[in-house]
Amino acid sequence: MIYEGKINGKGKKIALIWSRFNEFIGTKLLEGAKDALVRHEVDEKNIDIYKVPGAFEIPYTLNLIKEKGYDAIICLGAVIKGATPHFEYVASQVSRGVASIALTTKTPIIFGVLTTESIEQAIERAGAKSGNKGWEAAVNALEMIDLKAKIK
Ligand code: INI
Repeated sequence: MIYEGKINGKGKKIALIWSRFNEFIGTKLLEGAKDALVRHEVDEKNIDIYKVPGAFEIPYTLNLIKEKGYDAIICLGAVIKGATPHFEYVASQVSRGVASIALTTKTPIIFGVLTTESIEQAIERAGAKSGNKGWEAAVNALEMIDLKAKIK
């Protein structure tokens, strides 16, 4: 027996937690995620967006909404290496925080937060030559919703 999720958003309710820091990149991720959801038949009315100041605030918000009845929650943001060590703290906090909260709920949680060495790398992953991580995150969310339904 092989368990594998199909990608169909009909009737699904999705939350996006979106970090405003590095907004230029983040906006591309948000657009990509919304586009992927709508193209896979999620009704726009069933997409809730929670805007937070930076990626550090994503785990806190995720913890607040994880049992609100969403079919999946997608975390979107961009942590880009700068001249200070702040990057390391934010990147490790957001990835560790999201990973640990994801294991405390049966709601599928998707990590669509870029952690890159440079702005160029971030641009590549936000709609340029390496695709759009927001789009990918949305498709992954729909796949995980269906996989979860099959495991029940
Ligand atoms: N937040 C980000 O989302 N990306 C970053 O690259 C970033 N850097 O490098 O500083 C960042 N910092 C802000 C942080 O997420 C919090 O919002 C802030 O520290 C207030 O808690």
